[in-house]
Amino acid sequence: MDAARSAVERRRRRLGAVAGLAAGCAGLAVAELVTVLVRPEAGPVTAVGGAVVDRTPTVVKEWAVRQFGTADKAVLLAGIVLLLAGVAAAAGLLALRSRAAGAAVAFGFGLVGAVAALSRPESSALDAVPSLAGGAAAAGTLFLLATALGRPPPEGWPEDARGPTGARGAWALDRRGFGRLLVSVLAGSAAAGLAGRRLGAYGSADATASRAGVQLPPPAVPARPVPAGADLKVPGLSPFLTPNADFYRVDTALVVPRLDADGWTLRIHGEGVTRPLTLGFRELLARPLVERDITLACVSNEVGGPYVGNARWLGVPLADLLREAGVRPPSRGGPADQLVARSVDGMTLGTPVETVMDGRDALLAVGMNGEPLPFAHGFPVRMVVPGLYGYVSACKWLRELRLTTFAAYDAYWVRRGWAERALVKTQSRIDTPGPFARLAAGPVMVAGVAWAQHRGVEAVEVRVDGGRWEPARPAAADGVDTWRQWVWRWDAAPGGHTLEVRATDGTGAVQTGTRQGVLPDGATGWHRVTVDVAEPGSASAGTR
Ligand SMILES: Nc1nc2c(c(=O)[nH]1)N[C@H]1C(S)=C(S)[C@@H](COP(=O)(O)O)O[C@H]1N2
Ligand SMILES: [Mo]
Repeated sequence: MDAARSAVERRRRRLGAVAGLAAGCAGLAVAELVTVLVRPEAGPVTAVGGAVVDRTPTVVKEWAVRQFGTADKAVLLAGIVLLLAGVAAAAGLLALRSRAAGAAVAFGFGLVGAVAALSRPESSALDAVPSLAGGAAAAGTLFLLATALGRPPPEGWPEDARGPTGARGAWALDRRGFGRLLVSVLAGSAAAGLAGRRLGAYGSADATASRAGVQLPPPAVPARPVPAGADLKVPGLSPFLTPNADFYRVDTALVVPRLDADGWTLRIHGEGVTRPLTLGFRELLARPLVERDITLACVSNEVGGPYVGNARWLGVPLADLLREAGVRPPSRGGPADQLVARSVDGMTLGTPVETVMDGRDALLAVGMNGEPLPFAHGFPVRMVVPGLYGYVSACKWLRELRLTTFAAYDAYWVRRGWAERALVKTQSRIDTPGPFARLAAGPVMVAGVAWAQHRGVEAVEVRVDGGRWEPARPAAADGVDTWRQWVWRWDAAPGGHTLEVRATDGTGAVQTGTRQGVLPDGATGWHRVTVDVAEPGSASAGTR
């Protein structure tokens, strides 16, 4: 093949890949726009991402959470988009040989999205529409762009020959036509994509207005005031109440459900329910509300990890509601031992009925730290049960409560290898000094939090370099359902040191030092922080 011919062919290939990418953009943009008419989970990228999340083995998921933390979702979505880009470029190259084949691959990708969307919990046939529309748009766009690119130059074509369009060496390539088409495709995609984003920001303006319009009634039973001295205010220590903006978020939702409180209902039904209930948001707010400080923890929290927070929740006592529905706990002859909460996005969480009805403050929460629940934390209504990990109790975007048995039904995470029942384990964390902090020799405030929800924290101890356990000073006790701050004044000597912490719960049980991973029912072990204490007068000495 002569030089000019291969140069033209190379350019054609490049433009083919560009055509594929542009067709991919068009497909995604159209899908995004159509998704607005269906529901956010039906968007092809979200649907594929969700389907991947559902099927990812638990060990891989744990690895991803460890690796990327709460950015794991962004990493997954970026991966899907990159893969999509690769396939789109390949489809563009294929379209140079056969427009029909390239278009078929583009449409095939839409089909993959449609299948993923249909496989999601709570899906309906409608969920396939955005992906199919996107696939069709991509296929059509690629066909048109490939048409403009024409056929490959025939073998033996003279170097300076003119193609059918008259351009020298361009053969059948309609460069102007291609360029014009490309610009309009990209502009159209950007417009459609932006419009979709604006209109579709999950539930859109309605939900935002709905949340802004919620007037939380004052609690019939306010929370006990936080005792003076529960918040030690040591620099670097987690505050006693975690602000909503800093509260950890753990869920499988690739798009945060934004619900309109007016359309929200909760259905309570199932085994042993003699009076099934359906409640609206207003009916819920009309009931006497209680306010409680409760620390929520995630089972995926590694020793020393960030997935724990303490908030002031406002909500309806769940046990009262269940009693009104005729529910009796198993200890009083009730047939159901599991309460399965289901969210609008199809998540299921199973909680022991006995626990919910044993007198603790299990809530259907509507407020968090003085405002309606943030969307990311379950607006309009979520569950909170002190003493249980979130995955067996804290359903966000709640929609249904069904009474059944553990024998008859496995909830989402139980099907993926996590324990059926999971009480929060006693844990403690060193917040300050941070890992590998460089400290100045002399007095150092070592401080952190400890939690053992519904048993309470009685004592906290710290030790240095595996030495004797020294009692730390616990902050004033708030209650058994909240974490407790602690502080220990350390006279730091120069050199490298390891600090460790352990707590004793309200039953007198000392936190175990046996290291266990988060699977299947929560990590154990002592949090350890290594620091470096500089010689006095050394230039590198800092305070933290
Ligand atoms: N609908 C729904 N609710 C959910 C989850 C979820 O994935 N979907 N995750 C649960 C888990 S594992 C935890 S730890 C808590 C976290 O609540 P937060 O994000 O408000 O901190 O929510 C629980 N409720
Ligand atoms: Mo969790």
